Amino acid sequence: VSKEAPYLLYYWPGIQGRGEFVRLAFEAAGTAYVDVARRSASSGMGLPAMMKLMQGGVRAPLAPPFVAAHGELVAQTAHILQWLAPELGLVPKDAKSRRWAHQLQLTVTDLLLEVHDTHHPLATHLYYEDQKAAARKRAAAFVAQRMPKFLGYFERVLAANPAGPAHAVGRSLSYVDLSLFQVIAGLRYAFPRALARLAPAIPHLLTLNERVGRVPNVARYLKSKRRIPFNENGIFRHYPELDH
Ligand SMILES: N[C@@H](CCC(=O)N[C@@H](CS)C(=O)NCC(=O)O)C(=O)O
Repeated sequence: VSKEAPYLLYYWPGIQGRGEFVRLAFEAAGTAYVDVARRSASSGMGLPAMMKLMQGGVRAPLAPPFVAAHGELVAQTAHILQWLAPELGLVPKDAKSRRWAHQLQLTVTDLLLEVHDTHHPLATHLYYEDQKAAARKRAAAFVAQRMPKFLGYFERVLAANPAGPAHAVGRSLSYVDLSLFQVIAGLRYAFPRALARLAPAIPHLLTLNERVGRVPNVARYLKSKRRIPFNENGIFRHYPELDH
């Protein structure tokens, strides 16, 4: 695909967003990848290269993130992770564990859409400022009902892992652990009050978040410039008026 790295990641350059779940997998595995849209357009990369792939052609993706590798272009975050995790060493080998990991990642996908909808309850193409009243209602329901439901579920998943609560799937670090790390990091940024209130009910998730953050490759990444700070253009946005 590229002389520089076997994997080309395409994602919006200014946000962590859904691309972060793929970045974390590459970073944790210590694998070289090119974050194409963050490179310069003058080098043939940048946003124009990403937009071009979305505009058409054989098997074009609808939306980022997508990854080019092994002569294929693949979109959908959970699908990308399921595709690449075996070669990145981020999922157990047996088929049942892999299906379980994918099931959990699809549940993360569902959660991310609901997080997005707290600030964009009416329409994705409208500004937050144009849907603030609806966002307040949506976020109140998210914080009161949906966030405890999803996090309570993932907490039970960790508690029920036969290999112990340090991992979601099996006995070593998987892409699901990385994603749960990112979910907690993001919710802590966006909804610090709500997360603090829930904290006593999710000890395994909070421990996982700390431990994944200390995995050497992940810790190095988090300190690097490659980790884009959370901001109010991403999925996890901190609007104090939504953090009930
Ligand atoms: N289900 C997809 C969602 C992809 C998606 O919504 N991407 C966002 C950025 S995080 C986007 O650019 N959407 C453009 C659009 O929906 O028009 C996934 O999990 O990857």
